[in-house]
Amino acid sequence: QSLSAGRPYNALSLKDHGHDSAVNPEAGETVSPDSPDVTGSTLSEHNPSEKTGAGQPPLGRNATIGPLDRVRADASGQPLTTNQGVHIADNQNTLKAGLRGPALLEDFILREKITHFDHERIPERIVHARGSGAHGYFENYAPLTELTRAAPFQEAGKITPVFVRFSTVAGERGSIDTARDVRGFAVKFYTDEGNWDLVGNNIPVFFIQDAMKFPDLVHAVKPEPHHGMPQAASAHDTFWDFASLSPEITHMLMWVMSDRAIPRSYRMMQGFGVHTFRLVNAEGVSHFVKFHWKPRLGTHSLVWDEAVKIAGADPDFHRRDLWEAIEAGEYPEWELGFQIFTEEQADQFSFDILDATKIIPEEVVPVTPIGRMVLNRNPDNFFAETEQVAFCTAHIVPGLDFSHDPLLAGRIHSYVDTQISRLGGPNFHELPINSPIAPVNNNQRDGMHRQAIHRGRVAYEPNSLGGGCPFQTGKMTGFVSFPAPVQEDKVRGKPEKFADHYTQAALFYNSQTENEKAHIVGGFRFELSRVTVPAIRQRMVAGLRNASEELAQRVAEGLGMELPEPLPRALPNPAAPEVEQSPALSLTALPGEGGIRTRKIALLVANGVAGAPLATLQTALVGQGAVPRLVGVRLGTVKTADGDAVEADASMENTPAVLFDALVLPDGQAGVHALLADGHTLEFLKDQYRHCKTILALGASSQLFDKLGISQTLPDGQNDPGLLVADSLDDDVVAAFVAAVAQHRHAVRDSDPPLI
Ligand code: HDD
Repeated sequence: QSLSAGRPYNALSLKDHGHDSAVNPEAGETVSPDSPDVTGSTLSEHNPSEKTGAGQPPLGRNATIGPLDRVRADASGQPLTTNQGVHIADNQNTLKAGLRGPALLEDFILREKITHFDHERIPERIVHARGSGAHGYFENYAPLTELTRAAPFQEAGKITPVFVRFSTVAGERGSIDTARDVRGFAVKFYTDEGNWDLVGNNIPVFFIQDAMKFPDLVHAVKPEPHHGMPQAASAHDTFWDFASLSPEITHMLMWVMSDRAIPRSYRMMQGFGVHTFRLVNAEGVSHFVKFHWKPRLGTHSLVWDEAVKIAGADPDFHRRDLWEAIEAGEYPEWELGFQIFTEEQADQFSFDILDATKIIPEEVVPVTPIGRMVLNRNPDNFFAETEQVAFCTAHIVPGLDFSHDPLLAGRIHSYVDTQISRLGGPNFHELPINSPIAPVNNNQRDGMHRQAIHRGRVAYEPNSLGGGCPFQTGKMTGFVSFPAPVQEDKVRGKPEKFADHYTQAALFYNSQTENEKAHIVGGFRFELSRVTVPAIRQRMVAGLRNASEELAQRVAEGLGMELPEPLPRALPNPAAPEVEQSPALSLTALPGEGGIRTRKIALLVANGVAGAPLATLQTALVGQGAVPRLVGVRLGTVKTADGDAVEADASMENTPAVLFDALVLPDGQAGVHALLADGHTLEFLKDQYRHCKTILALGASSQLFDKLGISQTLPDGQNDPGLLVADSLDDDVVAAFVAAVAQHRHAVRDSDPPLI
């Protein structure tokens, strides 16, 4: 066996149905056998250029592909033209009066090109500016007709195409992926009965309770207006000033200071609709619902030191991860779950279900699995799809409805409104990525960038000249608001339960493992240590005392300050909570399916390493769906101890340790010496060790451990399960390594401050 250079995803694990292998329906090709085709229908049965709106997207494939073909442009084999379709003879030189003479105004080719370029940018999203998207589908498990008439949930196996955009909140469009931040998790369902946008986050609660405070929150967290710093970070005075004066933020702070705010991958985080919504069935009967997305791969996070270093090593870390997984056919998948409850149950809860700073513990209302979402196609064009996609909480379909959550109410307004300036007018729904599969017919007309060419003389209703069309449908198919009774005085205020800001913050903290608690302490310590005004720090720690004395004490110690008096509570005697602990709130509650698919593993190489064990391991890892890469001192050829020549896939300089999930140190005395001569090696090993990743040392390479002073026995006497040493490679060693990598990281090694 000889070593082979890897690919981003190794050929052995590449199912050939990624983006590049998209079938060409016009050539009569059929769907790849690996695609999730539940009916056996083929693309050739469907006219890809027809925007059918027939309400029956072909099952088992992304039905947005066909409609979007209408606008896909491909210049392969085509001549260069102006926007008017005129062929361009010379794309190198401006038209001039003589070779050394002045440029001529009549050069419409130059002017068109430069003018278009000058206007290429659109405003970025005011929040969630940086994001990554993908196409896919939602598959429903069983008919839910008793609960809702919403189209995606009417039949078992029903497929609804989706487009999903994940994002960070505070950073600008070109900022880093691994900032400590909430992640947006926005899903556009192209249902048969219109588009439904579930615009959620990876955290089930929010910073504030009322939309009135949203501009204040965002102004506080964004770069400070006088000098435009810091970028993509909440660790600065204005955010913590606002936070320390807004006790309702306490629960959310627990989540954003936890590892939830630095996910390992978009593919490994949960999603939540956050607010309470309504499901409404055909008889008009309603239940409350909270939406949950649970990732098949489990919930896994980075650690802070790693997130900071990844920001430099690969600012596109999450974007690249999502893209590469989909290209390789490792389609990310989430299960949609509903927490379903009645108005009567809601009245009994110790918290208010209209308060977006509260969860309903899963131990109180379990999450019922409803269906699964698979993302199986990368966009063709980042701007046209990921940038121009417009999500909106107002986009709901018959069978769903809002609750009276005052945060949601403001959102219903904000999202449509913001697109009008971001996307240049009220016709953004006609942009291909936003346009529904369901037919659109109404009397709205004109406006900037109108695409549709409406026929006929009638643009009003009622009419007789147009035969009364388009006609309103009434209750049978039309959207009907749930007739929730309302009879109260107009008032600006909040219900009493909203004022309990601490019970659920305590619930979250108390439900974490010791390791997770330590990371929350570390999160607060780091962020507050960046605050320059001591009074803000004092006020913040004073507020934390109301959630957890232990947490406040540890944060105060970390900041080298005395414990301040607790802040006065708005509600001194809150109702007793239903549960004191909720295991579902720990990241460890969702370990995922196990295994090491898509995990990136560095095999260090240098001249003189023992090649055969690395080759065996490489094959075994690829067989498990992992992505082993040979990382050298330099790129180029490495000669093994046996004289074989292998190519390094990456160097320790261009792909540092933080970009890998695990590390293999090679055998071979000469190779180990060569590695030791490069300072990158110890840094590589130190980061892998510090970030609690699995490290396998083969033969002579255990010297590297000695050099760094690391040992299989931890200071408290425990054995480190993530540090494997083997004289030679055999099946048992491979199995032990794979099992250890599948653990993601080894918390027993974690220590604050770090051991090394
Ligand atoms: Fe928001 C974008 C999620 C509260 C106003 N929000 C935006 C996106 C997500 C969320 C995922 C990005 C969508 C995309 O990828 O294009 N927002 C949330 C959640 C919230 C929330 C889960 C609380 C539960 N948002 C919220 C409030 C307001 C807004 C209270 C205003 C009153 N959000 C916006 C916005 C954005 C947005 C200004 C910016 C760009 C956009 O809408 O399209 O309208």
